[in-house]
Amino acid sequence: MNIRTVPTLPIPGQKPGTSGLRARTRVFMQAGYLENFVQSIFDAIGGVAGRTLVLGGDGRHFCAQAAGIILRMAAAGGAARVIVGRDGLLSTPAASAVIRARGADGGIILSASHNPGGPDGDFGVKFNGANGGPAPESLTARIHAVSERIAAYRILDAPAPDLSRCGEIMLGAMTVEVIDPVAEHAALLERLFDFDAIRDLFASGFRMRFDAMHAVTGPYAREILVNRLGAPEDTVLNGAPLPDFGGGHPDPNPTHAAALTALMSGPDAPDFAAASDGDGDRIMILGRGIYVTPSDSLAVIAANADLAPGYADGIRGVARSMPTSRAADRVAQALGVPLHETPTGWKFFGSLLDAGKVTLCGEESAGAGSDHVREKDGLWAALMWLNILARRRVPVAQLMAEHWRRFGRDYFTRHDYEALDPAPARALIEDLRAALPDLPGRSAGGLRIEAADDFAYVDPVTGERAAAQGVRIFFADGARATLRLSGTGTVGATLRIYMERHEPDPARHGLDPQAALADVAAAVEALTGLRARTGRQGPDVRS
Ligand code: VG1
Ligand code: CO
Repeated sequence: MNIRTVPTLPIPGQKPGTSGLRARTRVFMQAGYLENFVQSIFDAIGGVAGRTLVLGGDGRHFCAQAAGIILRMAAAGGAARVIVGRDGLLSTPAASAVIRARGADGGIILSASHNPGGPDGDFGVKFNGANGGPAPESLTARIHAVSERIAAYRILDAPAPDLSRCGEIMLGAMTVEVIDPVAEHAALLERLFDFDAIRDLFASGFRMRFDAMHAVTGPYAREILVNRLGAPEDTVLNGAPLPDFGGGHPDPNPTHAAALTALMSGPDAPDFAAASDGDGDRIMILGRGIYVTPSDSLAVIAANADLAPGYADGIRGVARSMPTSRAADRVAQALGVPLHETPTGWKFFGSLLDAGKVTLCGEESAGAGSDHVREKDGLWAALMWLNILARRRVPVAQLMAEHWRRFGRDYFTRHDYEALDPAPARALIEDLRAALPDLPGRSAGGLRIEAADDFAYVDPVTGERAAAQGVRIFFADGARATLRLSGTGTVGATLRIYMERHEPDPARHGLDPQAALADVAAAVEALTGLRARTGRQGPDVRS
């Protein structure tokens, strides 16, 4: 078969952000855009000749076409084998599991994760390495550098293979192996958790809702919760993956999963609910009448992980992204294990997991996971919660109250200002950075500032450095505010403001987090002039 070498010109802006390259779907569909980036990945990793790759995506618009193009490019590059999920589907954690289980050299995941999909939404491409984890910064920088001087890409002149049936297909000299997207991941999760105990829990009448938000997790949730754990059919909501996610925004937070959140605070609330994002690596956890912040979820998982068979010998350590609340730190301390604080994005956890320094990782954006894969894993977290509830047999609200009584409550909220004009948003952060040396000792909104810095990280395993990862302001009473710009958006700039305060007094554990942190928000306003500078009266999303 014919391999075509197609001349091309560099396309500006092919710089991976927090999690892969994201752009409007229509941009990705422009001639050469995807091809340039994929060729840049192949070149940056030293070519794909003789290699085995994994390929899959969250099923959003353009995924199927993109999979065909990537397969033809891999064949042109001389890849030996590409393992691809049926219909091109693989959740992000499942892709990680398959890369590891099959000893593949890496994988490409087609997703813009929590960003909306469809022709008017977003598309994205991530590259994961042989450990199953997101490319570290050193590699994404190399991919970007190649994209800036690319002159040609190579593609096989052949029709894209049919991915609708499992089995092996030859594409030129390359084998395309179409696999069940769920099987490997489900088998891995079944080894980690007490499925008998969870089956008993469902058999006892325990009710759950899992909102797949018409994204990739529907088939996973159905197979695991309904088929293997005996949950009733109506457990899985919005379970059919749709190319535009049914017009929804597959970001599981109280704003975008409003219907589920409302259900859980109403009279017909089931015992437990979870909602996942586009590519299945995030999960929102809800109990009857209670939203569990992702930061608290990580802490609860750390405190109770030994109830799950896969973690019965205890955990080696915990890592959390810097803006995630310090609730997990208190658990790590009580367990006598190390706590690592990393920049935002799962790529910073990989080296710690590979080196065996940590077992559990989590982020305030609803990602949690463990060393079973090298991605955050929504179904893993839901099953961990189910395993804990199956063993503890108490309502989620009671579990949280008991946790807070023991460790104190870390009130937490994140305020997002989306699609801001980029220049003033950057200026707001820059001005705050410039003011950092003068902040300690000053008061803002009635709170005294004790310390302030711009978070920098040195990876303890690889020695790689990451600077300017978020401005942190520490207040005298232990409260903290963090400000950073998002690295996953495609329109304008998104400003994220993370606020938290530890409350040891159980008599004060029932407050509304927005009220408990109102003075921290006022201090941020006083320090930044946020409203005037953004022209906004309040955040688009509170989570
Ligand atoms: C966001 C979250 C971060 C997460 C990243 C990818 O990044 O804050 O915690 O790892 O999305 O998640 P940012 O730069 O926009 O704040 V996913 O599930 O969208 O791949
Ligand atoms: Co995601």
